[in-house]
Amino acid sequence: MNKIRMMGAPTDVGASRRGASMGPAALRVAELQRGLQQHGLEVVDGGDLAGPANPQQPPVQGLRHLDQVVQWNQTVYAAVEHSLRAGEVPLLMGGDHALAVGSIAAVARHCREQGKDLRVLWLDAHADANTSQSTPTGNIHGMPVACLLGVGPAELTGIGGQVPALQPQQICQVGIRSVDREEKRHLRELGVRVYDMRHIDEHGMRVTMEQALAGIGPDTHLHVSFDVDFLDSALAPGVGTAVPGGPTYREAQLCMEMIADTGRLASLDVMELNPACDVRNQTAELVVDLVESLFGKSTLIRRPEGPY
Ligand code: NNH
Ligand code: MN
Ligand code: MN
Ligand code: MN
Repeated sequence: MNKIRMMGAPTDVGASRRGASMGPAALRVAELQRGLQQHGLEVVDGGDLAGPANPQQPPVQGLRHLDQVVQWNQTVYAAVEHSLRAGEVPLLMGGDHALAVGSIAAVARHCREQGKDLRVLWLDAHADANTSQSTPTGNIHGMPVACLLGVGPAELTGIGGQVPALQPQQICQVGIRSVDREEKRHLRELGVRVYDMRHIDEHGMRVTMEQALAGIGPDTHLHVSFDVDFLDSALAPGVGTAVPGGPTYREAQLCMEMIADTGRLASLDVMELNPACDVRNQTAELVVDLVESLFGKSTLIRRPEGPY
């Protein structure tokens, strides 16, 4: 594994509930860097990126804080691109999920230049496929998937220099259980592969992840965009928009371990952690534990054919 570069994007301009701006600090307090280093990984903490403050304004034509979201995304885009060029694994600590536009646009561009096959795994309770028309809130953190697929304000869809930044076959969602009424139709039209909680209930996390990870090969750059509200709300209260009925601790661990087993994880977003909603930083600690698994911590030394 190449050197991992942590970078914080302390903002909540894409959300209506404040507090995700404290996510990077909470992950540091929970010792994300040391947790990963324990497993022999090289990890640097590049500190926090800077951007505009949250003006706490209402949405304008269905979009809240568009200017601020664009500025933050441009900064994230540049930082992720720089890190990838340096041969690193960028680990973006959000911040709200609107910043996945900049992060993934940079990864997509890098993959085009390097001739890599990009696959994005979107772990989330929400589909994040709203537009300014369909959104019930105006919050841009509910729109990054649509923006990456070319539907959204030009300042956001154009960030990677190619519209759309992503093709629908390149993204796959897992854990979805809250989709707004008009967002549903839109998601279907966009053509995103969605493994919702019902799919996980019916087939289990193992089969779901086998399906989600099918076709990943030696040329794949796997990007994981981990919205912490993916996790069951009883387990992970430290998010702004918690939804019950999510993956349990064991299911989430298995999900992360199966991603690690591909050996193709090359960039990561950890988004929407909201310490203002958390209880004694427990969600941050859980996230650190899961991210360790994502980068290959495992209970035992495993043989490909089975346990121990
Ligand atoms: N779908 C809702 C909206 O668009 C909620 C989005 N919130 C998220 N998304 N945390 O992951 O406002
Ligand atoms: Mn640990
Ligand atoms: Mn999200
Ligand atoms: Mn979410």
